[in-house]
Amino acid sequence: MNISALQKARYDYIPKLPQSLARDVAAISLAFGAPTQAVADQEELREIFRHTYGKPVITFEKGANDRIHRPLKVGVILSGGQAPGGHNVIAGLYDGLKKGNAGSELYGFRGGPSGLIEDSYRELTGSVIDLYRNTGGFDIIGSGRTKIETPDQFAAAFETAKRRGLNAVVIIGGDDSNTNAALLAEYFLERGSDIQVIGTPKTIDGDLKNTYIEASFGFDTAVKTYSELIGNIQRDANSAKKYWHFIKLMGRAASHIALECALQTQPNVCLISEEVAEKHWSLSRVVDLICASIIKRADNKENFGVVLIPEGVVEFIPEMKKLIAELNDILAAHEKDLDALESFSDQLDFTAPKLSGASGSLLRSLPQRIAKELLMDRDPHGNVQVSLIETEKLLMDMAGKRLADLKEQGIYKGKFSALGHFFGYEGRCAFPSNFDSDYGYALGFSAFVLIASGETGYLSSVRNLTAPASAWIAGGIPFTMMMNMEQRHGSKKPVIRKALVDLNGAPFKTFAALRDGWAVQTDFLYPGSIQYYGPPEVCDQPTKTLMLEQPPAVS
Ligand code: FBP
Repeated sequence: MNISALQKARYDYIPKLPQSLARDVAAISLAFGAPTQAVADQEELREIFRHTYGKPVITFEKGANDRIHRPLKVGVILSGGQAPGGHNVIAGLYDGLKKGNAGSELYGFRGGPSGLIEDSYRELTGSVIDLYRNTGGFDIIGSGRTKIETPDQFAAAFETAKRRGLNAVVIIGGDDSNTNAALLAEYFLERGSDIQVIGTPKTIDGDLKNTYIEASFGFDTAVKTYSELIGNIQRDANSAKKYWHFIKLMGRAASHIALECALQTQPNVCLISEEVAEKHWSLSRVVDLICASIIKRADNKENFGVVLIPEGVVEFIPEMKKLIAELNDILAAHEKDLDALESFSDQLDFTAPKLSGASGSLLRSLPQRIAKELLMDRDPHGNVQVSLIETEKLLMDMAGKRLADLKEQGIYKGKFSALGHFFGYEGRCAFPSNFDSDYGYALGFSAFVLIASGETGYLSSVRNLTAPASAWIAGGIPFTMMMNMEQRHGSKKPVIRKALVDLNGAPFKTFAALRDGWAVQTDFLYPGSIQYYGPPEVCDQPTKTLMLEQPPAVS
């Protein structure tokens, strides 16, 4: 096989493990905390998760574990969007299984949860695993967004697990996929089965976190990749001094990616969707804010700059949010009618009268390509596919029009030439940073310890992430502890609560204290590319978000 020099070198990288996992596996025992509560809606959740509700937090410590050497058969699924470090979760799981018992087997279900439903799998042997160690991507088995949600799908998943003689299923996914994992764990127990389900926190979006889950794997590498690109663009902008770059960044509803990239690169403007929602900023107010920086910089003869836009911001602008919510209902109720209409103008004529007056006018006033994008199919979880909505172009167009008006009034004297970019897929399959290589591997290894010790209904967890890896704290967090009830597809459903940017948190406050200066001056930072080899302060630094949220203990 033809491989790059870096790929070859990364095969040999040995992920750093927390001390609690680096010892002989027979000496890794489980310490149990007190029973836990869900973040809200405790009574409803207790009813739904009769067998798995309220389990204690688990921490691994030194002590005898007499179950660890059992031979096990485990199935693993990669679910949802790709995130760097996924292959290492599988490698950590595999290595743990083999340390436990050389006869243990690992099966990878292909293409996401549908692989379990359809019994499509490959055996993951040592020679397969070795080709994917410390590499990006989910191509070892592929991923997918199918949800295990109907009774038939649950029954089919159960049949596959029994047919393959599995002791456990590991789901590597985000909040939605781990909600599914929680339901599957409960489903198996409800049917008297001892097949276990363990999740691991994956997503570049960084929105699967809480007191016990400090970060999802993949965020570190993705934000560093985007920050490198943003820094490069900033340097280009500062060299040519002729373009405003509008850069949309992935992250779905949450703005963690945009916020971290802003902290790493210091752009002129960075929108934070959560702030837009909190302050009820209209589309016009958002455009004003961008234009304010453009005008001030033009006064300093700096007709260039960078604007960062979280991809989900359209869903947070109140009038757009209302429009999208109304469209979601119409699309759900009239999916077939809409599919039968070929032209966009027919679809618009069909949809607009079903909207409220304000939403109908807004839809018709939007540039055609944006209106078209808003009418596109939702993902299997009912989410608008925000990565496909060209918000950067919408804001560029609107800013251009506003500046032209202001020029006529003599308020703006600059020259506005803008370019749009979207960074998303570029970062999801990058070679995982050392942090994500280590973290992913530790999560996989922890999943093995939880399984071998007979646990189910847990998310594998590794904490204390701003300390050196040897001091990380590994264990498991009960799924139900992270859950609440939310309105989904017209009814209340149990879900793992998504973590949006906390406007009272240190990362946002740090950004807010600095941004007025960045809006006017050219204070760009150029982080450069991820380094895999070299001094730890260059290669092993966690994100600024993590450092601000979990400041390292001063020794
Ligand atoms: P997950 O939530 O599944 O981790 O996906 C993250 C993400 O990259 C989002 O940032 C983005 O909106 C979405 O996936 C894009 O989805 P797709 O890969 O289906 O185009």
